[in-house]
Amino acid sequence: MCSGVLPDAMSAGKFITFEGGEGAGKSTQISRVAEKIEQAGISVFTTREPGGSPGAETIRRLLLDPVKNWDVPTEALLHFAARADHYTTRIAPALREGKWVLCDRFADSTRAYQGYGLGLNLEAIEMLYDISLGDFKPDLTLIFDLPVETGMERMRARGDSPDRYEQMDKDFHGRLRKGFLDIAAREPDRCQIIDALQDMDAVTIAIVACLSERLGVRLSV
Ligand code: Z5A
Repeated sequence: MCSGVLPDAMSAGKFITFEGGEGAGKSTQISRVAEKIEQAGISVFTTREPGGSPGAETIRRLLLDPVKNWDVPTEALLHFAARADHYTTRIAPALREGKWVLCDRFADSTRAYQGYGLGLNLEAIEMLYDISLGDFKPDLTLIFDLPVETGMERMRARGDSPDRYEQMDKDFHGRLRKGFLDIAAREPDRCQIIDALQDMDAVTIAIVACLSERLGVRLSV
């Protein structure tokens, strides 16, 4: 099934998603890479999920509430409702303007968290994807991979109060890691695994090399 949502949105810019488990370093690298892409003369729009548009940010507050316990199908519906609004009002317009959109999490997070992590049927998730986004998909997905303990340690060191997902146990985070690696193995043309255990500069260099190889852009390191 395909809803045929805004097929022309794919025509101009590039849509790059950053995915991975907790504390993988996505946000850190998005700001570094955005700066380098801008320096190359390309206009960039950085955004995140859940959220990224006023409507989706409202839904984000519901989703990350540490005391609310959504059932898993409802949670997946909320993620896709937020994503549909984010796509329509922010991502698609930016792509039409020729911008490179760097998005901190996207649909692979629903596959990993609600699917692999919380047990929702992966086919059901693909149906929601079709309804919300049709044929639209990222030009490139960077999957930040690191051992679960390291990610959890980084989050503990940051000292913020944990959201609903950060409160989950080690087994849950292990299933997430497997989920992201399965996704990368299934779609190698779209996905690149990034070794997130390296120091920050080494991770940036790996991303710059990947953007050069896969999207043909030359960035200074
Ligand atoms: N979620 C979902 O369930 N389903 C969905 O469909 C979507 C999301 C879209 C959103 O959380 C939550 O929603 C998320 C999944 C769920 N679960 N959680 N939690 P969020 O938006 O609040 O946060 P996040 O996306 O999970 O980001 P994060 O894990 O908090 O961090 P990060 O962006 O990957 O990493 P960071 O902030 O750049 O770095 C974390 C710390 O590590 C920080 O102190 C850095 O200084 C440090 N760091 C970064 N890189 C390194 C290196 N290379 N070495 C050492 N230390 C480093």
